[in-house]
Formats: sequence, C-alpha cells, structure tokens
Amino acid sequence: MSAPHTSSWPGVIQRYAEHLPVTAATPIVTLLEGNTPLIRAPQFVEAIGGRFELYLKYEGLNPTCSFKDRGMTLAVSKAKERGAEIVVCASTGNTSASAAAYAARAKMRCVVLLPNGKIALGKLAQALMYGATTLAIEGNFDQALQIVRELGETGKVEVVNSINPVRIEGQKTAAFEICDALGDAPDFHFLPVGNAGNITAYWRGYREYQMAGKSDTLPRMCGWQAAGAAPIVDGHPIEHPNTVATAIRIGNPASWQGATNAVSESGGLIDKVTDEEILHAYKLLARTEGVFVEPACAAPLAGLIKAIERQLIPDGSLVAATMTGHGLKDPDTALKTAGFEPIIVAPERDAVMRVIGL
Ligand code: AN7
Repeated sequence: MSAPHTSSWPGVIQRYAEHLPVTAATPIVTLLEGNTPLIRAPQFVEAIGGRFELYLKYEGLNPTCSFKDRGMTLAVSKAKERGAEIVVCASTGNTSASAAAYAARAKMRCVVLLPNGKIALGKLAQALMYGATTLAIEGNFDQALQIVRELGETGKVEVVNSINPVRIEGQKTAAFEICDALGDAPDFHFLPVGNAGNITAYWRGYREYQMAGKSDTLPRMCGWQAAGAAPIVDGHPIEHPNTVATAIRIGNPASWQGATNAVSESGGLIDKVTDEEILHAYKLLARTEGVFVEPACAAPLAGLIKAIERQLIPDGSLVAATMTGHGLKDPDTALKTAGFEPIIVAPERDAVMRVIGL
C-alpha cells in the first residue's frame, strides 16, 4: 500500500512508476507535482486567426510553479537513494527554484549557480527562501553549467541539471498526462526550447506511451527559441545569448541532439521568434484567456502565429502547447509589458466613476 497523502493525486513518481527508473527501495521525495490542467484556449486562437483547437498544459501550477518539478522529484529521489548529501545545478531560475525546494524536503543541501542579474525576481526569491546556497556567477548560464559539470566530476555532489538523465525521465510524464486527458496524442506539440531537455523528454514520453499501447498517434514536435538565443535554429552555439525570456537565455543547449532528433523523427520543426513577438503573445494570452505565463512560454505562442501565417497547421488540428512557468515568476517583465502604473484616484465614488467612464 502506498503511504497516505493529503491529495488523491500521489505525485508523478507514484502515478507513473511503471514507466520510471524507480524501485520499492527508492525514497520518494515529492511535493505532489504533476496533474496540471490542460486548458482549452479558443479565444486566443480566435484572436490570432487560427482554425484549430489549442490546449495549454499549464505547468505553472506545479508546486514551485514550473515544469521542472516533474524531473526534480525523480532527480532528488534518486540522489537520496544513492546517499548523496549535496545537490547542485546551474540555472536560468526555474531549475534552481525546484532543486532548492525538493532538496529542502529531502533534508539535503542545495547549491545553485545563477547568471548574475539575469534571473527573474520570483525565481531568485524561491532559491533564497528554500535555503539554497545561492551563487550569482559573473557570466551566463552556459558558463555556470560548465562549472557544474566540473563539480560533478569531483564525485562530491549530485548534479540535478538535465544532463542528469533522470530529469528527462521525470519530465516525460507531462506527455503521458496529455495523452491521458485527450485520449491520444495531439497532432502538434508546441513548446519553448532553452537547454532542450523538455522537448527531448516530451518526445520520449509520447513514444513510450505509444509503445506501451496507451496512445496510438504521435505529435509533430515544434520547438521555439528566442531569436537572440537560438543556437539550434542558427546551427551554432551563441556566445552571448540574449532575450527578455531569461528562462531560455541559453547559447549552447545540453540536449541539442535530443531536440534535433525529436524534430526530425516527428516531422516537426524548430524555429525562432523575436522578443517583440514574444511580448505580444505573452500579453495577448493573459488578456484573451486569463492565463498568465512567464515570457519563455510565449515563444511557442508567437510560434503559433508564425505557423498560421505559413499555413503549417491544417484546419481542425489538435495542438498542445506547454506553458512551462507561471507569470508571477517574472513580475518585472509583466509590469513593463502591461504598463507600470495603476491609475491613482481620490478616495471618492464620483472620482472612481469618472475614471472608469460610468
Ligand atoms: C519557463 O531553469 O534551463 O529546453 O535552468 O524555465 O528543457 O531547457 C529553464 C528552462 C522553458 C526551457 N520554459 O526548457 C533552468 C532552465 C521555462 C524554463 C525552458 C525553461 P529546456
């Protein structure tokens, strides 16, 4: 019998144990991640002139408000099983928030390496609140990841970046949930690409579910990078990546090959969108559907607009898009995009009525 828990959902490891590298001896470190909503977004589709069905996998509703929790529950559980005492990661913010939370729960030490000044405020607050040793490296994510690789080689720490294969294993459960909810895979799957672990994970998840007889079809995988940080699209590493979508400000993705395999095997595509296109889609989604995501998630949404222009999506198609992180992660970009100031009004009914036009 499984241990009692406070929700009918047991977290992704217990739910999908038969598909994951765990045994009865694995101590499960969970915050009941997964089981995120798959939200239909017809008003956004209408606003962009599409004629397909769009479902948003809203991963911002995970315990630390990003998709990273799916991989982190497994990475930290396996680290604990091996007797590791310190987990380490480089991060553009979400991996560090998740690692810090799961390490706290596992009573392990956590060290995170962040690119100084390029972390969204909410993510920095999370790492600090969960008690991680938080280092701001005077360099970018790729440089931080290189240091983490070298720390891993000492054998003294457990690396929980997606170069740790169990991270990808955990993240593939999102594809299972989408198939469980829709009854089959979608026709297309759109998602943002940074270090390229997630596109690799989804493709593995979709294929494994099909091989297990739990779904029949496979989606075309469509990954979207930010134009200033688009190494896979441009075909070479980017030394100084830059984008407003700091989550995907990555110039040399660790799972580069996984991404290109997913795209070519599925008959999909990988392409890029500008920061301007990202911010437009970011605001449009919040206003048309009431779904507030962080800027990286708007890369595939901007990608949908491009796909419509290029007539890549046949009418009536079923499209899933992963909204990888919550909008509140990055309040600075939200305020800049929406306009900084509320309207200041005198504390009187008439003044309020004048301002709102009643
Ligand atoms: C919201 O946290 O790389 O292509 O260090 O936070 O699997 O890297 C975050 C990546 C998309 C890209 N959306 O996923 C990190 C980190 C959000 C993200 C991505 C990230 P990958």
